[in-house]
Amino acid sequence: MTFEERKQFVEGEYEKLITRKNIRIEGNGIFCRYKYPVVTAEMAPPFWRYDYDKATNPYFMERIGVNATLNSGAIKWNGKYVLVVRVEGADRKSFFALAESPNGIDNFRFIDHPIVMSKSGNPATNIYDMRLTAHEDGYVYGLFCVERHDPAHPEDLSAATATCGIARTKDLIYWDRLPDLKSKSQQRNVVLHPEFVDGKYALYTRPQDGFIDAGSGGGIGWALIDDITHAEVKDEKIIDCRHYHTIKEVKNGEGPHPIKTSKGWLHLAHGVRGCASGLRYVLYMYMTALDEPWRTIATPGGYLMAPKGEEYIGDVMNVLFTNGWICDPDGKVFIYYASSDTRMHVATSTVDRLVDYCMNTPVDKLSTGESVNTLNQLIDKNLEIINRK
Ligand code: M1P
Repeated sequence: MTFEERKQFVEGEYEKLITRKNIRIEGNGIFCRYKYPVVTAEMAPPFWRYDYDKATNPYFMERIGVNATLNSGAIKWNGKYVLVVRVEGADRKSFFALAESPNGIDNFRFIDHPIVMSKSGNPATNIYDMRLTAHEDGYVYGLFCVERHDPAHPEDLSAATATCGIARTKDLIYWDRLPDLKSKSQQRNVVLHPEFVDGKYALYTRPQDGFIDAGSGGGIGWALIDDITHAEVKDEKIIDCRHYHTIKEVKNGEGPHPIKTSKGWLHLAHGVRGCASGLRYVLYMYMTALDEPWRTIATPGGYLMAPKGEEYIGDVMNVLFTNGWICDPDGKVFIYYASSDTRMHVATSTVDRLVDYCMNTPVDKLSTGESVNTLNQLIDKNLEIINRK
């Protein structure tokens, strides 16, 4: 193919892909998946990946590869469904870029330039997994993981540290970087609650002993912050604990900020357990009290979503991860999740259904005997209904 033919081919394939209509798949009554991922590496604009100058790229070859589009923050903005996508280049560096859709389920298109995130003190090697919060103070905050090589282990090229980066914006384009969160432990999966609590900013935290291991960090934490421009975790309490032989035995982490409902705060999170094929990441939910967002009031047992079909396969297998959802005024909820650290998907539900799921799914009573008792209660009730004349 000539330069012109290749350019036409690449642009044609790209347009076909990003304008493809998505197809809803009826599911378990709690949520619906969709047939196609909503954002993939192939949906990065060709003008990010190719040099369009015939003199310097006569074969119209790709110059900058995109490896994956994953763990995206989400927000409804000027009537559009906007994802702040973690784009990972072929060089393994992640950055943030905005992709917008008119309907939330297909036709996501990246805006021309990725976000230029300024530095805060010590420069980062990598940044990723932004949680967006339109806070009642009037700013939109982005909290994300900042990864640096661990200076305590200069000889170990895999030793890293995780810190929470904080930036805020009024337009999603220009971001003011604030100092990183100070905390005694490493932190990833930190999320800003959308309202003040006792006049303070409130964070969902995830204390961890090392870059990978949560270690003594007991689960999802809660901390009040005096000054968001010099944020520091002084006091942290665990509000959603890890447990032996559950979906969150090894780790868990808050997803996007919780949705406020008349029945309480609706939370979406990820839980991790170990198995022979490595770590398995699933999504789960819980609810907390409206007046005390740190107090759990509903803890449905098990997972809401686990990797299914092609979701199981990717760069890091057996992973579902979420850090973005959008709740429309009519109560429709768009859950944005990544599969296997590779691509973005959407699932839809409603606030009413998700609250019903949280309130009426049996809790995990932590033993096989209790699980069988719970199952038998439902079977007996159903058989009575089925056999009723
Ligand atoms: O590879 C799976 C996920 O691992 C990390 O999540 P957590 O801190 O809970 O273990 C993150 O690196 C996340 O980006 C990644 O998707």
